[in-house]
Amino acid sequence: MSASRQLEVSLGWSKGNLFSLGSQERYTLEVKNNEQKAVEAQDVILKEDTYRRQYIARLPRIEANQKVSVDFTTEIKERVTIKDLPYKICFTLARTQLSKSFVNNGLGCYNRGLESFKPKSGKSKSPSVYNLLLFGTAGASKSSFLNTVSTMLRADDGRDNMIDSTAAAAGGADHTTRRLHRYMFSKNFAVNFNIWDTWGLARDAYKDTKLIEMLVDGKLPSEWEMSESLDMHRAKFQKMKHEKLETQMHGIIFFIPQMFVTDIDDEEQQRVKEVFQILIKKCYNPMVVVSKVDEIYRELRDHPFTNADMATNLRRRVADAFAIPSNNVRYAVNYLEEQQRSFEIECLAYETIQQALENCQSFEDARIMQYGGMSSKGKADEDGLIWPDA
Ligand SMILES: Nc1nc2c(ncn2[C@@H]2O[C@H](COP(=O)(O)OP(=O)(O)OP(=O)(O)O)[C@@H](O)[C@H]2O)c(=O)[nH]1
Ligand SMILES: [Mg+2]
Repeated sequence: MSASRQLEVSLGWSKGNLFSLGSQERYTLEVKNNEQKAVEAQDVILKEDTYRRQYIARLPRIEANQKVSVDFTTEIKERVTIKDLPYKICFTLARTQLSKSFVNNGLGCYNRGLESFKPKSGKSKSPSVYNLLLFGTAGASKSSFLNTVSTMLRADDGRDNMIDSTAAAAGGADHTTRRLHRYMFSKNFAVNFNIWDTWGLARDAYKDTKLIEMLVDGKLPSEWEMSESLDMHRAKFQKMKHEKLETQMHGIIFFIPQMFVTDIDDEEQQRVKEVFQILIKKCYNPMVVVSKVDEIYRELRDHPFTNADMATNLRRRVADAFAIPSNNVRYAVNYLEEQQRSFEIECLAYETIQQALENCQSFEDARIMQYGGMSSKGKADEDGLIWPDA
């Protein structure tokens, strides 16, 4: 960005300087005078936007061919959400408007706020990280969402603009994900949650719904393979009977494609709703995420926060179908063929994860109230894992 040919301006923040949403940001504005004569001292104005208050800094006199730098500490407005965060920071310097977009266009340095979600500590049975389960119909974009989130979580240092494809995501009639897999986000990023990707709900999967209960109770290990035969599950389960697992799920994101509302036969809808009720009975408050919305509203791919009416409408219909509040229904737009990170796609994923983690906290709070922080299944765990009778 440049104010004029005379002044060359760059805005930087030190690498590793990540911001929490709503907290102060520190920037360094560097201004170089390319001319043979000095530039007098003047104000540089960081303009007010939906997120930050105006800030005026004094730029000192810059001698010919010299550069100076000014440190900014921005003041953030109250009660801001990720939606208030503008894509660019705007300045006025030497009567010229300047703007600076974030490095590589992704959410980049703003994901720090997700760190603050962590299980309460102090009780011996308290989990050290939250387990967040991606569940839902086959091909509903669970794995694609995981890739979008892992891209979003990557602090971007200006060099790496790649979109993650950690989880295989292809979809189609067949199951792409055939193994339960725990993605160790708590190790790879500065967050206190791991995400579990699952095989999709379909006619040939979870024929015995006990499997779903075992999945959320943390009785199935990562890499547990999908099988159509209940006997196979039972045999494997017997082998690991004495393995003690502590992978209770704390939150669930339940994926359905937008066709679920418009285009799915009653029998299948009924099955999905029944499965959803199993999760409700387990005291979860699953968030329902409607995927592939860009198939009907193309503009959502480039600007996922536009078309609020359609979003409200769709959310209401899904909320009615599942008998849940509409603020627990969201939609997803995942990276597909994009070559570059997208600020808006990542903001949408951030909001979904933030809300899912709030749900994890409520789930954990309720358990603490009920069991004083002990795992509700603590006693049963001691006795080993019990496969239901045939
Ligand atoms: N239009 C559109 N398609 C998407 C989006 N996200 C994912 N898809 C496509 O949906 C298909 C299924 O995606 P996956 O991520 O494999 O879905 P899944 O739920 O993990 O599927 P299974 O593992 O088979 O249960 C793929 O062809 C994706 O490219 C999206 O935001 N919009
Ligand atoms: Mg998958």
